[in-house]
Amino acid sequence: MEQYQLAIESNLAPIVGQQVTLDDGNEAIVAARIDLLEARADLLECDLVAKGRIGSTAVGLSYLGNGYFATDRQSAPLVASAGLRAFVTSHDAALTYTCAPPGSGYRIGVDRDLDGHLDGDEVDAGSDPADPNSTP
Ligand SMILES: [Ca+2]
Repeated sequence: MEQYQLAIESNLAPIVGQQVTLDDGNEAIVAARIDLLEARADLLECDLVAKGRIGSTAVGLSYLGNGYFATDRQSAPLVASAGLRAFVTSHDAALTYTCAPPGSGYRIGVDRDLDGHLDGDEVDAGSDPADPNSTP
């Protein structure tokens, strides 16, 4: 009830702020939750992002809808949701899926300083992904 009222007061859907973490051992437990977050994002109730790591490399993704994510590296192809889950499940990896407020997914998922250079590209190039004055 409190969550419902908060959603009305803020005009945000109740799904906003909900999250779940997928790792290499829990897909059976969290799969339905990820399905729900994607379904709500497909309804434009939230912007779904996924942040975490593959091995020791930080990764960020922004859900584009219809089962596809964009990554935070310009040269990387779009990633299908099912393939992403399969990859995380079969590697030393973890991803936290979060339903972010509509309009915030690009910033939160892939370009936190909104300078047009994606977070992963910035890290790879040695610039600061949190500083728009630091670019590759
Ligand atoms: Ca950036």
